Amino acid sequence: DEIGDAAKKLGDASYSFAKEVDWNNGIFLQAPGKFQPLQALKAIDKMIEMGAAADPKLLKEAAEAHHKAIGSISGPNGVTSRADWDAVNAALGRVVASVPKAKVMAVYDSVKDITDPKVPAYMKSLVNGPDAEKAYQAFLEFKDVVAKNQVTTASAPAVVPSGDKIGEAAKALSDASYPFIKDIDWLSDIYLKPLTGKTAPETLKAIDKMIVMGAKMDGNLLKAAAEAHHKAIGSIDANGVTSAADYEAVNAALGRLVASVPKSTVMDVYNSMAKVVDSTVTNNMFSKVNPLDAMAAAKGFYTFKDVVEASQ
Ligand code: DGD
Ligand code: CLA
Ligand code: CLA
Ligand code: PID
Ligand code: PID
Ligand code: PID
Ligand code: PID
Ligand code: PID
Repeated sequence: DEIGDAAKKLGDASYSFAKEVDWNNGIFLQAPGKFQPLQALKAIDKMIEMGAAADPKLLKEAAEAHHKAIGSISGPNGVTSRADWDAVNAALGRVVASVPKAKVMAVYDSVKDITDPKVPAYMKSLVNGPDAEKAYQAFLEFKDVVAKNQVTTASAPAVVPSGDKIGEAAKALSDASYPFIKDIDWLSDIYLKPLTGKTAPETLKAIDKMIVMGAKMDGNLLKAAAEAHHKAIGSIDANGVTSAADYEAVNAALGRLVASVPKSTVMDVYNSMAKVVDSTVTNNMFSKVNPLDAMAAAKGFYTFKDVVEASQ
């Protein structure tokens, strides 16, 4: 397709730049400016809306392209192969083309709002400047091809299941865990802290398992889960806590999503995360909430998971 051909040209002009970026740099975990969680949540909400509007099949293919790209990483900077670099760009270009332009620009504008204007120049200072300019020039040509192939209306909203066992179980889970949810400091910057003693390649392995799970999920249920998160963000209070009803809808949506993939795919995520998150993290989280609320929530979760497993 045209976007695939354009991605090859983009690769010709941007792979030198890609090789110069230190993808293992811990700086990419930091907020791109002042830490403003509620503003950042707005930007993430725009990404969720864009994801929910995208063609689920193209999202799946983009996730698969990333998984493949992780498999061809080489060298100290963590760069993927030339072919996989092109394939990722092509896949993301197609995702962008599957949503109306305004949804893409809403992401750009909201991310701009939380990005210190000095950040792009600083990023450029870490690589060979002319290679960055060449890459950007090619991106501008690429985006014209994407725009030419872009839809003008979003894909249809998801079909949300109702009256199912997981939906019922989500009510019990949510009643049992909402007090715990209210204890959590959702606006803390602790969630952006590096995992001590873990390197980027080690962490990326666990993320790869999530990408694999995402690629296997039912596209309609993934879209429904994204829509439920968007709605939940719309009902948060000053502490970032969503309403009880929206929290329940998120749990139901995620339970159905988990049930749409094999158990071993879910356990691969759990086991790989357990390797990079040590008990000091979980103990620290536990120390910040009411222990009785956390126990009740955990009990609710372990009951819920049996219902999910039964429909898996
Ligand atoms: C950049 C953008 C990259 C900066 C990286 C910041 C993004 C951080 C994202 C953090 C998200 C947090 C949530 C993630 C999840 C966390 C979970 C815990 O370097 C601009 C200005 C605005 C920059 C900020 C906006 C960036 C938007 C990026 C898209 C968002 C993606 C979302 C990522 C999230 C994760 C995804 C899963 O646009 O951008 C560089 C540009 O900066 C440079 O400015 C441009 C001007 O916009 C343009 O008008 C023009 O002036 C250009 O061009 C210069 O500079 C000139 C000529 O006109 C060209 O023809 C050409 O010759 C060129 O020069 C060659 O040099
Ligand atoms: Mg990504 C984008 C890393 C998985 C879907 N992703 C980005 C970039 C960053 C990144 C490079 C955001 C920061 C930025 O804009 O820098 N993703 C990244 C990693 C992983 C991952 C490390 C781990 C596996 N992503 C992943 C998965 C999905 C996505 C699984 C779902 C399928 N990701 C996704 C989308 C987008 C990203 C939809 C974006 O739009 C965003 C992005 O790249 O925006 C431009 C700048 C970007 C780069 C350095 C890489 C692109 C290089 C271009 C082609 C040329 C360079 C131009 C110039 C020098 C700088 C960019 C300017 C900008 C205004 C366009
Ligand atoms: Mg998430 C999970 C935040 C958008 C899809 N998501 C998580 C949690 C964290 C979170 C609370 C990971 C950390 C963890 O396990 O803590 N998501 C979060 C935010 C946003 C967001 C802030 C922003 C809008 N998510 C989002 C979107 C999608 C997803 C758009 C795609 C539709 N998310 C998604 C999935 C999963 C998450 C599929 C998970 O599996 C993971 C998760 O919750 O795993 C358990 C612990 C979890 C909580 C504090 C909240 C859940 C409470 C449960 C139901 C009861 C508590 C049990 C116990 C006390 C603690 C957990 C024990 C553990 C062994 C299970
Ligand atoms: C400027 C000035 C003009 C010239 C110009 C110019 C530049 C404009 C630009 C630009 C626009 C622009 C847009 C970009 C948009 C990036 C969007 C990224 C979206 C990320 C998402 C992440 C996610 C997911 C995902 C799917 C999940 C939801 C999420 C489901 C169903 C200034 C040059 C024209 C870069 C969507 C993918 C996993 C949230 O206009 O003179 O330079 O860049 O998890 O969905 O699960
Ligand atoms: C524009 C203007 C509007 C019209 C428009 C428009 C276009 C927007 C577009 C577009 C946005 C867009 C985004 C793209 C982003 C591509 C990002 C590619 C990233 C590739 C990576 C590869 C890799 C790896 C990997 C992980 C490793 C690092 C690597 C570690 C730690 C402008 C059309 C709406 C194409 C990250 C995955 C293996 C490098 O808005 O008017 O057209 O395209 O090895 O991580 O090692
Ligand atoms: C400038 C002027 C214009 C011309 C121009 C210009 C240059 C702009 C530039 C540039 C922008 C730019 C951006 C870059 C962005 C790279 C983003 C990489 C993200 C990598 C990640 C990696 C990771 C992980 C991971 C998970 C870990 C955390 C991490 C945990 C818990 C100035 C040329 C346009 C290079 C996210 C995945 C392993 C961080 O604009 O005139 O030159 O470069 O380790 O999670 O540990
Ligand atoms: C233990 C001991 C036994 C008893 C037991 C026990 C516990 C097991 C447990 C547990 C397993 C478990 C699993 C959990 C799994 C969570 C999975 C989360 C996945 C997240 C994803 C994120 C993403 C996306 C997304 C889609 C994108 C890709 C991504 C596309 C196409 C120990 C109790 C049985 C909690 C997939 C969603 C946006 C990456 O076994 O005696 O306690 O918890 O962006 O894909 O866009
Ligand atoms: C298990 C054992 C195997 C069988 C199995 C199994 C099950 C795994 C499961 C499962 C995993 C799973 C995960 C679920 C996670 C639910 C997470 C809910 C999160 C809700 C949030 C709500 C919110 C917001 C929001 C953003 C705000 C904060 C909030 C800020 C900054 C165990 C079946 C495979 C259900 C985060 C979105 C508005 C709170 O593996 O043998 O069954 O379910 O307001 O952010 O303010």
